[in-house]
Amino acid sequence: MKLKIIKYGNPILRKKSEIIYEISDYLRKLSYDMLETMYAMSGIGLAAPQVGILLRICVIDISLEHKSSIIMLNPKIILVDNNKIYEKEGCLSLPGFYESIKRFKKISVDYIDLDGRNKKIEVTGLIAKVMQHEIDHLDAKIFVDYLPNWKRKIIIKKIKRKIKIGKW
Ligand code: QAP
Ligand code: CO
Repeated sequence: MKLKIIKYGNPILRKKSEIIYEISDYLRKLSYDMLETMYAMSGIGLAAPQVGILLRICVIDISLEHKSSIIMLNPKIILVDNNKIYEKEGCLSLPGFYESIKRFKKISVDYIDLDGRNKKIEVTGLIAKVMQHEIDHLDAKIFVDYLPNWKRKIIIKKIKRKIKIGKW
């Protein structure tokens, strides 16, 4: 089932998501619905708060063929390499806006999969960027928060205009 994506400005995106203590059919269904929603919107990453659910789940698939999905429960960045990358990123909650953001180039992430198993993966490049972006959503952080004030203000102005004309 395709879910509705919440856009920037909705206060839900500014609430922290809660830790998952038990996996259930509800969480399995939610995870697959999030993947379906992400694919339908041509996204490469989606976090549960973006569909209005304040739980620590994110789904990622940077493959073009929709064949490399990763579902992460309670993801946590445990190690970073101090090298940074500065590249454009977008967000399904901010359609049409893309900005360069500084992120760690290489990270190690701990999470739980849908079978309840603890996983640890080391990632670099685009997938590492997407993971940092999605984990930020779980902590109520949005990529525009990293921009200089003047740049963020321009984006907010554009969004206010879009809201006014009913296009947000
Ligand atoms: C996060 O974002 C990400 O504006 C995932 O019109 C993306 O999947 C982190 C999307 C890139 C790092 C680099 C955005 C789709 C998808 C849009 C997305 C749009 C349609 C964003
Ligand atoms: Co996002």
